[in-house]
Amino acid sequence: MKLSFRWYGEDDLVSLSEIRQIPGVKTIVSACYDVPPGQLWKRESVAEIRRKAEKNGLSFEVVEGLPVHEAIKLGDRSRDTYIRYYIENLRLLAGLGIKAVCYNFMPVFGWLRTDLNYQLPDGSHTLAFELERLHGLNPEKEELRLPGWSHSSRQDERKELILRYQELGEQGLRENLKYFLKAVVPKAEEFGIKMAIHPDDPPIPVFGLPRVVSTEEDLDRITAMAESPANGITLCTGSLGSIASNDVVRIAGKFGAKGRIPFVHARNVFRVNEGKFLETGHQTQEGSLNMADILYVLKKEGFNGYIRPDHGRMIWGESGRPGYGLFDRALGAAYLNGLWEALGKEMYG
Ligand SMILES: [Mn+2]
Repeated sequence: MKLSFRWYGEDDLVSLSEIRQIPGVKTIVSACYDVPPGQLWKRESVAEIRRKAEKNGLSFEVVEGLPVHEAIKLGDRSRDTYIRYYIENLRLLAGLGIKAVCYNFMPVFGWLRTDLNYQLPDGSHTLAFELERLHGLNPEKEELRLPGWSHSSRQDERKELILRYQELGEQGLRENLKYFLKAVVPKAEEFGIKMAIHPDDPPIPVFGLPRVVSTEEDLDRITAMAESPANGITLCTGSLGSIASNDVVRIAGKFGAKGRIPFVHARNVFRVNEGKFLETGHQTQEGSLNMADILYVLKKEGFNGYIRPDHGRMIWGESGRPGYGLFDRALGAAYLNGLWEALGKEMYG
């Protein structure tokens, strides 16, 4: 297990010098966040992230994320061009020491919450989702400011995009994912990069948009679309675990055994009911997921990939990028270290 920590670059309120002081963190997870989806990344920009990391005693081995252009997801005629750019970016990243690339295949937006500042009983603040609160909202309206939403698209463009995805449907989106993987995975394998698809977040259909990375069955289909160790998943425990029908321990064991988990996002989530969940501290007792069991099966299946604490709460008066403060994620890292160390000494039973 290689413990990593996400860094958003110079705009991040958390500095690399702070990250290096978190016990056990050896590498950062980052990306060229200023490049629009589908464009070629600049060698110098990637090399600069790596240089800054190394100056702080850290390496840079995981990219999160390398976005997939909507043309690929929609299966437009221009998709082959964007796939070519995607492969060029992978080649560039491999040359600069990147070993794993996290990406997603969610239409229109990257993730969705209805509350970014939900107060937990202990006074900390967290991200929350309540499906009911989306009812009656119109995603085409500009006034709907959802986190994770691409604000760059104009209202009419967004409306068209949503309609096109609704017409495409699940089967169409799945076919387009397969087309993408068939082209990209052999190249990733050749370059020595593990692709790691991130589950839908949340794994619940919203606004009639198709979802194809939500369940264990979805992951079965995806990993079979290209039979290669380079066609892997990001085991995001919180995303998968926000619906009770996903057994995250089982999923970790199954895909861990197949060597298809190059990257883990570890966090806990408390399921209030089927349509509502709260993000919590990482510990098992805080939420609905048994984090010790998840790490236990990963260890058992020989997991040697990257893991990072995922979102944290805002605690001790910290404010900043929702889910990405320093304090609670550092506590998460310390907790993961503790679980892993105990497993190494076979104290977990
Ligand atoms: Mn995640």
